[in-house]
Amino acid sequence: PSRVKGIQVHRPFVYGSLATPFPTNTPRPSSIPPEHTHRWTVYLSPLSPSHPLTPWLKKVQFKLHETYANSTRMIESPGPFEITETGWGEFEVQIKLFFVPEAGEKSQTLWHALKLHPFGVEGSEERLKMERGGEVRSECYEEVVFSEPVEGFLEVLTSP
Ligand code: SLL
Repeated sequence: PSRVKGIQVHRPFVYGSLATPFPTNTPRPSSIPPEHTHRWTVYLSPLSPSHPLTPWLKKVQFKLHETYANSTRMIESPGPFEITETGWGEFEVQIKLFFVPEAGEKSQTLWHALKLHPFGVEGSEERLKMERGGEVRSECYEEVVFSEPVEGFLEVLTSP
């Protein structure tokens, strides 16, 4: 299949995590180990409804810390591309993006540092908000660049 010269197609998305501490004074499900302090979700999601992922993203693999059972988790399109778990520690999550077959592109890997605890400059508004609310979100904006896509894939990418 021939590549379309001189064309680059950018597709935005966001990825990150949201963690919430378990309340200390209320009982919780007995299925959750006592040493677990937080529930968290790690995700890869569209920037907005006008930037769907499904035209180019086939599946996403999340690789968690080895302390988790079945630490390699695959989520197929259309998602939602997210994993929710409970735990006690922060670690780096490997997020591997697999593209639709029409793309003819290799997978791409990115890393996200799961945050459970408030971070940032002490006294800053961002940090105070986390300290008050308990919820800790860490999110990044990213774009994949399809450089000189093959003809069939360019059609898929640019069809409404
Ligand atoms: C740390 N380097 O020591 C990190 C590792 C691992 C966190 C954190 C799993 C708990 C479970 C969990 O929270 N792992 O499956 O019981 O901080």
